[in-house]
Amino acid sequence: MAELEGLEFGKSDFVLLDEVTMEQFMDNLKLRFEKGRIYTYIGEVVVSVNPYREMDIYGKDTIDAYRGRELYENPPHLYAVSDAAYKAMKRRAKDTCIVISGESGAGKTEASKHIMQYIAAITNPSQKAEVESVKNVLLKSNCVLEAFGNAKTNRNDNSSRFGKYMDINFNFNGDPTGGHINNYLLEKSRVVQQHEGERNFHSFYQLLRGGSEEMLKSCHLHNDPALYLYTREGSAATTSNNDRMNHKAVMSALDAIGFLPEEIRSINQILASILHLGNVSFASDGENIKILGLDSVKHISELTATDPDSVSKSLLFRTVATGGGEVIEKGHTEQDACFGRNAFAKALYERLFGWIVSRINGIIEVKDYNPVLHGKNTVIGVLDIYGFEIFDSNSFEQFCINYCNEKLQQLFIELILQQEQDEYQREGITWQHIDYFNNQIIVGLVEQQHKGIISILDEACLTVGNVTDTVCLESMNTKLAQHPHYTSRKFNPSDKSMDFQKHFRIRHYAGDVTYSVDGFLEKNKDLLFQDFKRLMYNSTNPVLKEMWPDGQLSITEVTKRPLTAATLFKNSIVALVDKLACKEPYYVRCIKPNEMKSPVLFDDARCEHQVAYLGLLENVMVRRAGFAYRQLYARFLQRYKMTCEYTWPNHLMSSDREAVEAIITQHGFHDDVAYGHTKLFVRTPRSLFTLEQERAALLPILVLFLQKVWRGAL
Ligand code: AOV
Ligand code: MG
Repeated sequence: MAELEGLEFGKSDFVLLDEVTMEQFMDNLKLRFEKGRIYTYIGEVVVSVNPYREMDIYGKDTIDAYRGRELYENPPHLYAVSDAAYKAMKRRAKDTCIVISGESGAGKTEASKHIMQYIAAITNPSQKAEVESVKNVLLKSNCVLEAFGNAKTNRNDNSSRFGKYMDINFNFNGDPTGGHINNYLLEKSRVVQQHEGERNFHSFYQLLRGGSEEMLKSCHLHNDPALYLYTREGSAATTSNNDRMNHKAVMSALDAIGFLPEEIRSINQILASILHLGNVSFASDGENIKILGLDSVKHISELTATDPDSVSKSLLFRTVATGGGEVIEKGHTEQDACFGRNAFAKALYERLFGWIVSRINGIIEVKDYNPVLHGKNTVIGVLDIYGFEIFDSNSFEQFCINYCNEKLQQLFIELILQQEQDEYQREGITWQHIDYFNNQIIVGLVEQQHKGIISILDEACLTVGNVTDTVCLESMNTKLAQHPHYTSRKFNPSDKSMDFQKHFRIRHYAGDVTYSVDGFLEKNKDLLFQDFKRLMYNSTNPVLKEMWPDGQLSITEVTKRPLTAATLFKNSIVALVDKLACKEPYYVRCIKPNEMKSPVLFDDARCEHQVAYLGLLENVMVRRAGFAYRQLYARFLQRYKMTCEYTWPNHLMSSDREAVEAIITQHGFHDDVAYGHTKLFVRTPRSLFTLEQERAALLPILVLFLQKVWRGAL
């Protein structure tokens, strides 16, 4: 437990509170925030409060102070958990992961960058070129992915609109040899529409405001975002992002990562095509529709290296297969055409993003790794995902994002609160059970087969005929009427804030969110006419062609029932949770101190709400009553038997457990441990640290001893 700061800074580990009450917890959190101590531990969990100001705590000196040290040797810091995760990976060949959670704007992305920087700084002391290059790509990829995957929202000027899980691979030396990025559901609806005061993805503004005159000219663009429908809403939004400077940084990062000049050119051309696409509109003469903005169409065809007539055609018509197997062209209505155009713009962006991620992965993936030669390939995973969101109007995207946060909270509960208590019970350790809210019931509400919201949505999407959002809502209302975390105004007529034809509410672990079903089915179906896919596949630009392999399918070959967006997302999050669950987890729990982005304001009610729903108080209770370290008797004995005269070199006791008791007694740690059926439980890491130090001091003597034995001198 960290105790190295003066008392004026409060308790550096919540476990040290005199009493575990919400009042004491909040007093301590507030005091530390006001004193500029933004990190506090709960054992190995770091609680972090967003300081909303530059802090002088990430420099080289700080990194040096934390390198290789134990958690309790320094004041709480992200670097200490990063080091703990790194040490576990290196010393014990354990795969570890650092899970960063908290609501939108709480500081997750900034934390993930600090963690990456720390890991980069402490590895590869011999400066091997190939390792440096991997580190460089890993660090530079942040800047690129933020440009394409982040945007200003009303909660956060640099909000992650995708989930990111990055695995860093290490060799037996503990140096990074590669990595892999998994990205989760990009909020692509933002490409065509943004809420008032919000922006499209940063990449568009960076291109327009930062692109050279020559480049903009070649893309037929002007530098004013207000000229393009897709960037108009955000053109006046004030943000702390400097688009011009960031454009330079992103271009040079792409270059440093290894993107070829023609690839970088293609990226800019695709962004430009999307902007031009937004300016295409349609007019109807009652029977047929025509395109308004033929210049835009010309630019799109030039920038995507496709035939202009084919571009126009795919905007106006769609190819359909009739029941008899005949293939015909069907003219769009104006509404269909607008829908098709927007779906195309969203898909272009989504595929561009996916392609950038896979291109980075191709560069950093571990190649030629031979476990026999190089030892076990271990991994540290860093998870930075979009935080829990409540806006004035919440749609399908918030539904997915909030479901994802429920899943991560469930994992935290399982790993930190449940498993811990289960183990004490299994091992027969005396234990006062600590109650906590288990959000499994909400996870079930969303994902349960046949009965959950996703299943009901999918069923509506697959039903032939005109099933509308409202009809789907009716079905949810009927099927979920009894669920304690689901509310419909129909069943709660006094609630005037909800229109019962449009809204439903979920009581999430982090608060009530009212969702508008408008657009749910369309977003879940995520339909894109095959004509656009074929158009892109036929591009003479190899980069574009590569992004659209499914464009080679003819209309009769296309699967009629692809998985829906919600189901694909659910599957990816379930896979993510499985991936995390098999690693040793380290947690960073981020708290947003206020809604004003103020460095001095600590909004008591908002903070207390977060502490409550994150389950931090329960975390302290479990931790306080619990044990920091546990080990099977045989393994404990193996490691520390040299520190005790009764166990070295072999013990004569009747069991390993008795031998371990001898070690503990000799060191006077009796009050700090409990003896389980198969394992020893140690309450504070300090005892273990003492044993480790003693062992380290004895090792050279042991080596001498063994050498003598081998030489036959003994
Ligand atoms: P998030 O990742 O948790 O939100 P960010 O990491 O983007 O939140 O943090 C939001 C903003 O808070 C940043 O842009 C910084 O201005 C500030 N900030 C956060 N952490 C620090 C820090 N350690 N030092 C200084 N400023 C900080 V979201 O992605 O919206 O869920 O979806
Ligand atoms: Mg973020």
